[in-house]
Amino acid sequence: MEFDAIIIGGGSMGMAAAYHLTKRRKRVAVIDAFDPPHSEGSHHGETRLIRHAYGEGGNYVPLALRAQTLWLELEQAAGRKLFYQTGVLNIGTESSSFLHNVIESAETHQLPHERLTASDINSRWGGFQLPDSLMGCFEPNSGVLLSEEIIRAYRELAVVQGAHLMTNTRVKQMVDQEGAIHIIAGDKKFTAKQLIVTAGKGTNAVLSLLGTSLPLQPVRKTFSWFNAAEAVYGPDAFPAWSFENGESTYYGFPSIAQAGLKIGRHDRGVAVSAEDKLASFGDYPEDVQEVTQFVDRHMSEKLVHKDGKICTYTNTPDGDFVIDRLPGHPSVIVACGFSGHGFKFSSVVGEILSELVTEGQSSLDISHFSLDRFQVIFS
Ligand code: PYC
Repeated sequence: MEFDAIIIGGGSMGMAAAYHLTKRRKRVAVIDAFDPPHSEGSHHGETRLIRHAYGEGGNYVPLALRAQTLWLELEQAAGRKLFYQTGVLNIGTESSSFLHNVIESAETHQLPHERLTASDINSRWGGFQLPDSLMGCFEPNSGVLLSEEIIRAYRELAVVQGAHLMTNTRVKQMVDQEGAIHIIAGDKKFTAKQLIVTAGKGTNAVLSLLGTSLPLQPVRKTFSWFNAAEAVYGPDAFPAWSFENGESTYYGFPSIAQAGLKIGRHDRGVAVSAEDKLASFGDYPEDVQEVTQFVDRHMSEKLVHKDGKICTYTNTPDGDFVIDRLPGHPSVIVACGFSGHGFKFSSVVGEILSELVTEGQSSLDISHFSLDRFQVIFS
């Protein structure tokens, strides 16, 4: 079977790329080791944040804004709700570089935002009890994405537009020869002009078939839900948020569809290898303890832990993404290393990948995600 592009990994980035490429009438195959949406990668657990003012650096803002536009377009195309405009409150200390970046990027890009003291925050959203040492920046236009529902929507639309989807299928062999990629996956042979690798923590296993690898570190992460009163913690009463106080970094969501208040720790986690079967939620006592301590300290109500799940971040050494052609393999594009903050961008990453395939370049500046930056690390 011959395609314009084969996508290995049909999670958030891969399925979005399949949608954008098939919308451009390209012949596309998507190969996934599981059956997306699934819980083996980084997209499950119902929700993800979308922040526009960006603590990780202002150069993400144009991508976040384009991503937001594409999310609203996807809602229209799919005919269902995929985004809650709850706003996002970024919480930090006076010296928090994350919060400084949020404020600076909001000012530079003229994003609506409000700077708030801890006491402003506690009186506006009664569910918080923040100490005076903290402060915040609220951006009202951002909010919460329904991550699994989004993958479902992209999958359905991509298939309707002609994508050839192979689930529960592993790639066994890959040859890059004379401008074409030849792949054996399951018991079938595929050929394509270009290959997109969006395999998350499985990226290096795929790239090993081409004899190469990237500096990626999968990390086991957890997130939890707490029983929470809708009137205090529902999406009409409580924002999505990020938190950095110099000791730890957390993020959280209002109780969407009465699922409970969702909270996860963004820093730390257990480094794992991509092939490891991850320890289940609760196997480490700190899975429940840390987040419960955080809730007891920073939420005004006594909340009871309801459920928890594990997922994986695939971290780069600097926390920035990789979106680039693979050195020595100009027909191979990699998008990986989303380092726990990528989901919100998957709509625009899908668009970027489709532009790279069809036009050879992206209309957005992606130089920050180039693989060149790692040469220093390897030399
Ligand atoms: O980037 O906003 C984020 C995020 C949410 C959960 C983990 N990271």
